[in-house]
Amino acid sequence: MVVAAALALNTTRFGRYTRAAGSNEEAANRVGIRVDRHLIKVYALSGLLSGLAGVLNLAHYSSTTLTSGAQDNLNAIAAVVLGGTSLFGGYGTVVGTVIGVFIPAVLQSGFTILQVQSFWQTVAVGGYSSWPSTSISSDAADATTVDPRPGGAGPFPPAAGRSHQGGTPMHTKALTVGAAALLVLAAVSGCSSASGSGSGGKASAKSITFIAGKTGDPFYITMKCGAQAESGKLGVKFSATGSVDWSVPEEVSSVSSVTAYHPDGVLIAPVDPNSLEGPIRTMEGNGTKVAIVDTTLTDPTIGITRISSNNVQGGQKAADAMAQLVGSKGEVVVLTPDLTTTTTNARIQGFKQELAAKFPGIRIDDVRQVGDTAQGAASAVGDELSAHPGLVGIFTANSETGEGVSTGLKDAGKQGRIKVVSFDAGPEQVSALKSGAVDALISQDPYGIGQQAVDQLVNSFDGKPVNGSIQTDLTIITRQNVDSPGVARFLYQTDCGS
Ligand code: T6T
Repeated sequence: MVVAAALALNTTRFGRYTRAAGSNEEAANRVGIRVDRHLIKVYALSGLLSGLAGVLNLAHYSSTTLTSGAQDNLNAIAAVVLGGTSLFGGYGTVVGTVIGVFIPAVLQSGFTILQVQSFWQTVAVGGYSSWPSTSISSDAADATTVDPRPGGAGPFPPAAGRSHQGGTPMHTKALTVGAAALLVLAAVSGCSSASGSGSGGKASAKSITFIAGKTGDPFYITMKCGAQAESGKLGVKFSATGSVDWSVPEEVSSVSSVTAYHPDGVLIAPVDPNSLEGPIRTMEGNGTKVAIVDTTLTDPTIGITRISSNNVQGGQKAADAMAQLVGSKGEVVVLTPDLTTTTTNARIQGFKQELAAKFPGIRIDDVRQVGDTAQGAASAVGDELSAHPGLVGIFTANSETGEGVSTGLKDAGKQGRIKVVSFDAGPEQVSALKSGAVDALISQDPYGIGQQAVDQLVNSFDGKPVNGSIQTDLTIITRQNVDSPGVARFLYQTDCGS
């Protein structure tokens, strides 16, 4: 594919026209290129290749979600720019783009192997990718586009005000030096980033890594805090990584990097029940003990233990709360990130079962996938209100969907009039509960999940019995009990200091 694309760009009329149109549209028009028509072909080709990438992605990971690849456009643009394509058009190479794809990926894997905390990984990779002087493009800074006319080879100047900024091969050196410097920095900080260094106990030389489903999610931050505190107590080295988004490719890549540095134990929340099985098996084959936390895998033989909330029961509690709020009758909808995540699916199953068994007066109009973003949920609320004017309640299956509902109802002027029951208790959800935008939260105990996973891993290091399946507590939080001391441990944190 790379060879074909490089040949097309460099040796065909189509390639020359593309560069000419990108470099100086007016000049290209004047030499007879029908730029509008040509751009339609370029965009059609881009669409075709994106479709092909989607098919390959699906074939590779055997599953996908509504928002899968939502960030891929940004990654693609970053790779193209890092690879030397001028943002002003007229210059770019396919090989440069391929290199541009690998730079952030290699840095990310290097940081994970060096056990740099995920926050600093994001800062470093993002900072490096947006460091303009590192772009390979500067090598081509003096380039002018070839004359696209038949037989023409002379210079074809970029449009006024769109010239490539000056640069020399020095910038390519800066690229390499920058990447090397970051890795050295990472090595140094990585040595100090693991916490809870051993000070006694049989497990003192052991190490545990947490792979979160989504690193910025308060649920997983709280789980990390529990695991970190327990590791410190038991004298185990602890580190954490994971993906920024709820993404199969990102998590597969984290698992591979973690497998490479071979920790004694890992606790992981698999974002997909099937696609992660192969990589996690490989990690186990490499000698790492694995605790599956929160979400789960289809193959029950993977992992020494599975620890999560009783999500079916959580869905039932949500149905009971909803019935009480709406007087056991009316139309409701369910918003969920996707239909592949095991936890949210179990919650929906419990919600449906309970309504069918105990509250036949409540009808579920829709179970809608909105992606794991608050924006997705907010815009879905407007659609659902228009489609179902008789709506009396909304159940959201996790944090992001819950956060979006408050915004959606506010935008529609229906806040407080439609009853909302949400899973989870991140800080924004708790504020929405206190302000009356949400009526009840079904909260989990992520801190306890983290603690118990570390306990089971350490038991297995020490040859002690391991509990293969643990269900942690859930509680229902309302405006009446939100400030009571018994509920405090069910409120999620955004950092381990709070
Ligand atoms: O609800 C939690 C978690 O249990 C679920 O698997 C994914 O979403 C959350 O992280 C909340 O955003």
